[in-house]
Amino acid sequence: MPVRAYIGLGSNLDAPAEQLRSALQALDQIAGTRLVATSALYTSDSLLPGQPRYTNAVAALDTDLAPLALLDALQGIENDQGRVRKERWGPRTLDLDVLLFGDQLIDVPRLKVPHYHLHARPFVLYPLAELVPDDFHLADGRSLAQLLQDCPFVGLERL
Ligand code: A4P
Ligand code: MG
Repeated sequence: MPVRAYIGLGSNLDAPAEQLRSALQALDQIAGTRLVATSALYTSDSLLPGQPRYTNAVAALDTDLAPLALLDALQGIENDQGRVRKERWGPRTLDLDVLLFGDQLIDVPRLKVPHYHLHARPFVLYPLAELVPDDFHLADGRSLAQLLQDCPFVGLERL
């Protein structure tokens, strides 16, 4: 049985909206994986001052891959789209984060799921909310409705 995974996409370099559109196509091409739904694109200022504005979106995938195999595929797509890892948190052509992987809790060095900043980031929560039912709960029991209430729709522009 495939697992439903949610992927956060972000870009703030080299035509971000185009980066996200080609990344969405690439996600659908991953072996054993199908792109099920995509949110709208949202723009917001970078969390770090002095960086270009970000464009973000969330994608829902059904995948037969194991979590680390999916992470490998995501990092391959980041590299294909010219991401250069200079510094953590630096500007990037493409960032792909595993937000959720079915109802699994994962805590190994390469992969923490649910993603550790999920709860605090409007540019993740609001696009995610477009793709899940109203009563959606994370694997750790938190309801998305509560997370949204605690994370106001501030500074986000829905394209
Ligand atoms: N890793 C662990 N868990 C995961 C996961 N759930 N998904 C490991 C993906 N990777 C995960 O990631 C570093 C390591 O985290 C990986 O090697 C993987 O094994 P990275 O993508 O190389 O580094 P990063 O993206 O620079 O770090 P991080 O913490 O993911 O940065 P963030 O949190 O993504 O912050 N402002 C706006 N408006 N929009 C943004 O998207 N993004 C950032 C970057 C800052 N400000 C932003 C945005
Ligand atoms: Mg990342």
